Order: sequence, then C-alpha cells, then structure tokens
Amino acid sequence: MRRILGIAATALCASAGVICAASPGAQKAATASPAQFSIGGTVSTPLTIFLDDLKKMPRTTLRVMNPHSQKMEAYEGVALATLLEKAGVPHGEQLRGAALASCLLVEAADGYRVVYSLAELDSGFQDSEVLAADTMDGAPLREGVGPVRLVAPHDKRPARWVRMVKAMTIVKLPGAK
Ligand SMILES: Nc1nc2c(c(=O)[nH]1)N[C@H]1C(S)=C(S)[C@@H](COP(=O)(O)O)O[C@H]1N2
Ligand SMILES: [Mo]
Repeated sequence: MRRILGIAATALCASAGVICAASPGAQKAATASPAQFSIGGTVSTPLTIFLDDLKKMPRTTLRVMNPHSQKMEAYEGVALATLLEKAGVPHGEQLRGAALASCLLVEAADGYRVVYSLAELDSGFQDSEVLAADTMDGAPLREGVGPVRLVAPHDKRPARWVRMVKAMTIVKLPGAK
C-alpha cells in the first residue's frame, strides 16, 4: 500500500480533530472517524489517502441543496474521479468491456456501504460531480460526518453521501472475465 504524500498520522489526528488511539489518553470510539481512507481492490495503484493529501490535490467547490435539510451547502474537496484516476482505475476511453461491469464499493467507519458503477463516475459517460469532501461551508466536517464524506449532487436522495469514508474498493463482479 502506498501513501501518495506522507504526513504523520498523529499530526493528522490533531489537525482533523478526530479521536485517535495514538494520542495519549484518547479513547477510540467504536465508529471513530477514520484518519485516512484507502482505495483498493482491483486497482493498479492501491492508495491510502490522508486528509493532508486531499488538501494538496486539485480541489473543487460544490454548492448543493441538501435534500434532507433543504439548505444550500458548499462542500469542498477532491473529485472522486480524480482519486480513482490516481489509483489507476480505468477511465475515459479505457473504461470499456469488462471494466463496465466493475463497481466501486464505498465503506464507512460505521459499516455503512454503498456502490457506484464505474461508468456513472466517469465524465465520458456523465458528469456525476461526486466529490470526496473534507469541508462544508468552510469548516472541517464534524466527527460523525468527516473527515471525508462523499457528496453526490445529482442523486435525488442523499443516501450515497457516505459519511466517515473508510475504504473504497473496486470490485469485479463474480463471473466477470
Ligand atoms: N456512514 C454513513 N453514511 C451515511 C449514512 C449512514 O448510515 N452511515 N446514511 C446515509 C443516508 S441514508 C442519508 S439520508 C444521509 C443522511 O445524511 P445527513 O445525516 O447529513 O442528513 O447520509 C447517508 N450517509
Ligand atoms: Mo436516507
């Protein structure tokens, strides 16, 4: 597993305000927000991405109506497509054949799981604008939501706005060649 840009995990815990077992005296809650998330599965370059890494990548701001709160929210972070590209997930013209039967499983610290198909995340098919967000309205995401949350602005329900993202895994469906 490769860290794309390394920083000390303890430093991240401090800056993200997360509960971290490495900090003296801190208690790790059962579903404590993870300090980093992985991108793995059938990818050429498995990654572990820390909050600090996201801050150094090309960033996007997304203004979106939260369908639950009916309020406009401004999220900032890195396009999910950009992260997948870094991990070597097929995109654009390479996204064809068997890859079209692969999906992205997103898992959260509380065990919540959703899938996206690769095609729906690829701008050659549609503009999903799915964002791996680390701030909302200019502030870091709170414990229980962040450090990283997906925001899927074109989904009518926010059920795939996964909070506390822990792992993303490219999964080839059984029977795929
Ligand atoms: N980690 C995690 N993310 C989650 C969920 C969850 O249970 N766990 N619920 C989803 C559902 S069903 C909804 S409607 C929204 C709710 O987001 P909110 O708490 O910001 O309103 O989060 C989504 N993301
Ligand atoms: Mo929901």
